[in-house]
Amino acid sequence: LDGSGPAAARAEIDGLKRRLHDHLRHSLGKGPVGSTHLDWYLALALATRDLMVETWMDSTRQAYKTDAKRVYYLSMEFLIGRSLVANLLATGSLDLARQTLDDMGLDFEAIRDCEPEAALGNGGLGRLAACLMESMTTLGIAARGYGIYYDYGMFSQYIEGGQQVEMPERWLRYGNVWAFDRPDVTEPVRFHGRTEARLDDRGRPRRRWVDGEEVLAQAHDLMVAGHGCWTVNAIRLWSAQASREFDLRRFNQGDYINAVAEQSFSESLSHVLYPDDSTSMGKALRLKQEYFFVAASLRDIVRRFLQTHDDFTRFPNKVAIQLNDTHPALAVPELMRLLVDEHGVGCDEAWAICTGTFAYTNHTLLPEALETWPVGLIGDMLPRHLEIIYDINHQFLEGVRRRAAQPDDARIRRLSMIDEAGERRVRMAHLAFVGSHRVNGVAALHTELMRAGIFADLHRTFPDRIVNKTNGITPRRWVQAANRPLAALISRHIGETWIANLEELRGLLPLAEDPGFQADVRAVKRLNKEALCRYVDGRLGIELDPASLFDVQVKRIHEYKRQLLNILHVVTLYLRLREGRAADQPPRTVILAGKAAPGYHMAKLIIRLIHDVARVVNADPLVSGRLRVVFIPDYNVSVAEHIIPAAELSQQISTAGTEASGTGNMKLALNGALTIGTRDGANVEIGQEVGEENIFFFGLPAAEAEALRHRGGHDPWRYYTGDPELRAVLDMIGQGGFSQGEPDRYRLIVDSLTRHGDYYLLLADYADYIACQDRVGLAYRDSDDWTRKAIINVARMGRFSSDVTVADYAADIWGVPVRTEPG
Ligand code: DL6
Repeated sequence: LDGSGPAAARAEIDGLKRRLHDHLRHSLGKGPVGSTHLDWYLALALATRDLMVETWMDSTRQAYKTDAKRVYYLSMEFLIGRSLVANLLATGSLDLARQTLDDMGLDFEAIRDCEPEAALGNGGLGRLAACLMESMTTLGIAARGYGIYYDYGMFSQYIEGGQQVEMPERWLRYGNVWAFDRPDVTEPVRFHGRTEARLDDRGRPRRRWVDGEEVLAQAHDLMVAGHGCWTVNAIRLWSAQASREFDLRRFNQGDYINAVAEQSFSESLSHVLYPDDSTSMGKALRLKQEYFFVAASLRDIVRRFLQTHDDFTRFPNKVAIQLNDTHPALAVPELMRLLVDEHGVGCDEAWAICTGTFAYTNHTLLPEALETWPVGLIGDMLPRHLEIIYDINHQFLEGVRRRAAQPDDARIRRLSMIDEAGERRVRMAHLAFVGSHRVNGVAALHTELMRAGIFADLHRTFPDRIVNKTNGITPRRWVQAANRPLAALISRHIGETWIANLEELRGLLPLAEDPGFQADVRAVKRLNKEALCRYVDGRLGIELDPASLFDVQVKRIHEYKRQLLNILHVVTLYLRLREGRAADQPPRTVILAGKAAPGYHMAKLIIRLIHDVARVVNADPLVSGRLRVVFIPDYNVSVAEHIIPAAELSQQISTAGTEASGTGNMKLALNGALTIGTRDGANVEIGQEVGEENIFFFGLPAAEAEALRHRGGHDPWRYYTGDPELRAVLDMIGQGGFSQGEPDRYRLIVDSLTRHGDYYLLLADYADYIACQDRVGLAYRDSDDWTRKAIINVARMGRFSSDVTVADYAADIWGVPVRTEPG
C-alpha cells in the first residue's frame, strides 16, 4: 500500500481481489465457493507472477540490446525453499496481499504454507546457489542458473521411535506456478556410443561421437526476482524426456512394452536428487545426471551466443560460466567437444576459450566428498569426453614437464587428472581446476587450506588461480522476509535502504548502548521466540519456555559438524543440574534440527541419541524448568525461517578445518544470535567483524587440529580417563542411561570416541567447549549486555550479504559490472 489515502488503499485491495478471482476462474477453473487454501495460494502466486513477467521480458531484452556479458551458474542444486513471500516482497506487494486476504476473511499464513517446498538441494551448497542467484539479479547481472528439474527433491524426514525415516516428496504434484515449462525448448543429450575419425569440410582430421542413445532435456524456467523487482532472471532446470526418435524405432518393431520401459528409464534420469552432500557416491546414474544437465546447458549457452556473434573469439568476453563444485566439471571437456568437433575451432584456441570462460568454486575439503570417476565408467558412458580429458591432461602435464627445472615424477602423478593408484579414476577437481581461470574457496581459512592442502601442487603450478570469495546470504530472505519484526525495527531507526546495502546496518552501532533500543530488540526476540514456541507446540505438542535461552544447532547431521559434542554438553549440564551443581546457569532450551543422509548410519544414530536424551531430560522433574531438548523434524528452508529469528545462541562447532564456510552461522548472527564456535570456516571472519568480545570461541585451531590428528598424538582414552565429568557423561550414554532395555544402543558412538581414534577430536575440545558454554550461560544472565552484544552482531554482519559476495565475483572473476541503483 502506498499510503496515499484510504480510498487509494481500498482501490488497491479491490484490484487485487479482482485479479485473484480472475485467476481462480480462468487459470484454475474454480469459483470462490468451496475454494481451498491451495486454490487461493495458486491464485495469489499467479497474480504475483504476473507482476514479474514484464520485468523478466525487459531484463532479457535489455541483455540482448546491450550485448551484456552473461553469467551462467551451473549447479546440481538450487535449494530455493518457498517463493511466494520472497516474490511478494520483491514486487512490493506483501502488505497488500495480507490486507486483501484479511479483507476476504482468508488466513494469509495458512495460504502461504500451501506452497510446496522447492528443496532441490541438500544444504549449504544448494542454498548458496539460491542466494547468489537472488543477489546477481538484485545487482542487475544478466545471469542464468542451470540445473536439474528433479521430480523428487530432498526427502521429507519423519521421526518414528526417535529414528529418522525418509519419505519421498513430490513437490510438483500441483504443478509449479513459478516455472514456465518449455516443451518447445529441448536439447538432445547423447550417452554411450563410440568415436570415429573423420575429415572436416576443410579436409582437416577430426573426431566425432556417434551412435549410442539419446535423451532429451526439456527446459523449465524458474523466475528469480531481484530486490525491488528491477531485474528478473531465470534458473533454467532440465527434465529428462525420452527421445522420440528412439521410441519410434522400438514402436515400429512392435516392441511396445520395452519401448515404454526404455522411455521411463530415460526419464528416470531427472527423477531424484542424491540426498548426500558429504560423500561422492560413485553411482553411474549420478554421473549421467551430471553430464545430462551440463550438455543441455552448454548447447543452450552456445546457441544463445551464436544468435548475436558469428565466431567464438569473443566467447570469454561475453560468457562467464561458474561451476558450483565439481559436479558440473564435465562442462570443460563438453565445451571443448562442442568447439572442436562441432564448430571446427582449433584445439589451442578452444582451450584458451574454455579457460577464459570457466571458473570453479570448491565447497569442501573432506576427502570423501571429492569426486573421482572410474576411467572405465566415463569411457563407456562418454567415450569422446574421455579422449578429450586424456588430451588436455597430456598437454597440461607436458607443459609442466617442460617448465620444470628437473624431472619430478611424483609431482606429475599428483598433478595428473588421472589417479593411477588402484583402479584408474578421473579427478574431477583437477579437471575443473585446470580448465578454469579462477578457482575459489568460500571462506578465507578454507581458501588458505586449499592452497596448502588438497590443491598445493596445482597452486604451485598456477599461483594466481586460487582466490577467496567468502560466502554470503541474501538479507531479503533471511531478515526482511523471515524476521519481519526485526526488519521493521531496524527500518524505523536507519531507514529501509539497508536491505539493498547491508553495510548500512552499522548505523545501529550507536544504539547498542541505548537501553530503549535494547528493550525493543529484546521484545522482538521474545516475539519470535513465542512464535517458535507456538510452531513447536503445533507440530510436536511440546511446550517450550520462551524465557529460557534458545540454544540452536540447525544443519545437516554429520560427524564433522559435531552435533554429538552438543549432546555431550547437554548431558553434562543435565548431570550437573541433577546434582545441584549448575545453580548459576539460566534455563536453557536446546534446539536441534537437520537431516542425515539415508545411508549414513552414524549420523542416523546421532539423531536417535538426540531423541533419547531429549526424552529422558524432558521427563525428569529434577531438571524441569531448567533444561529442555527438542529436535524439530524435516529441517528445510521454511523450517529454518521459523527457527533462526528465534535463536539466541548459534552453535557452529565443527572441528576446525572441516567446515568450508557455513552460511547458517551468518543467518543466525544477522538475526541477533551470539555464536559459540570453533575457529572454522567463516566463523573466523565473523569473529573479525563482530570482535572477539562479542563471540564465544573455543577449541583447537585448524593447524593444531590437523597436527594432532595426522601427526599422531591424539589419545582420546587419556581424556576419558583423565576427566571424571566426561567419563560420567560417556558412561551414561554408553551403558544405556538413555536407552534402557538396550544398553548397547550407543556403544558404537562411545567407542568411536574413546577407542577408535575420535577422528573429529570431540574429546580434545570437550573441556574447552564446556567451559565456554558455562561462560555463555553466565553472559546470558546479564540480559542488557547480552542484547548489546546481539545488536553489535547484527550491525556488523553487512559484509556477509550475498550482494557483497556477488559484487566480488563480478569484479574479480566474471568481469561484469554490477548496478547499485535501480533502473
Ligand atoms: O559453500 C556453501 C557450503 C559451505 O558453507 C559449507 O561449509 C560446505 O560444507 C558446503 N558444502 C556442501 C557439500 N560440498 N560438496 N561437495 O554442501 O558448502
